[in-house]
Amino acid sequence: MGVINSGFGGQRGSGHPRLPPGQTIADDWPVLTAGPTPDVTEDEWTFTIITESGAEHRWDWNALHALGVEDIVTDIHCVTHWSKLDMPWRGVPVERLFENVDTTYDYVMVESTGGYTTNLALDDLFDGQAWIATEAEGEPLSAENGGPARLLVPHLYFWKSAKWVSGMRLMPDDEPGFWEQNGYHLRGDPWQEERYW
Ligand SMILES: Nc1nc2c(c(=O)[nH]1)N[C@H]1C(S)=C(S)[C@@H](COP(=O)(O)O)O[C@H]1N2
Ligand SMILES: [Mo]
Repeated sequence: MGVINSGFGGQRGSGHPRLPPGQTIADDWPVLTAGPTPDVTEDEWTFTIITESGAEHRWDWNALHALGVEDIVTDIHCVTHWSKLDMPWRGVPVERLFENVDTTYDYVMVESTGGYTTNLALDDLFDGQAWIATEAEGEPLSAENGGPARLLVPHLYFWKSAKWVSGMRLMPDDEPGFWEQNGYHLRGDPWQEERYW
């Protein structure tokens, strides 16, 4: 019909409108962990938010679920260039854990069993942007993928989605976590290719 295909919408760039620059679609789900996989059971799992006053807000497995779980379908993007599109997840929105948390601070250090940390702005955690995830692809999260619970912040590179998440400590300023101290970007927006700094 005389359609001229000038490459618009074609393979130029990433080739998929939801694939950020420099990313490739992965069919499997690669496991990326710095160090050993900790063994955390649902029974012993807790999540603690610590504020500047020293107040500690703590949830166990049942208390987390009592906040209400949501089903999410989202894309994830690893800084090592793989992305997975349309992944089904289940988790509790992070803003629900902050409902009774009193703070004037704007950042958190996310902490995991095993010592992994990553920094995030509260602006990147609220309003349906982040979850404490307990299931992916219709199954409870495997230990390798961060089970029983991990952070899910899909609009940022996947290193921000801390596996075996155990808590958040409020911070007045943005301070680098584990990978950020080793050269990864403080924020990590895949659409801006904020990989390293
Ligand atoms: N606790 C912890 N969380 C972590 C990591 C880690 O090493 N330890 N690796 C991060 C990185 S670099 C990536 S890409 C993703 C990988 O998650 P996956 O193994 O489920 O694919 O987890 C992130 N969360
Ligand atoms: Mo990563």
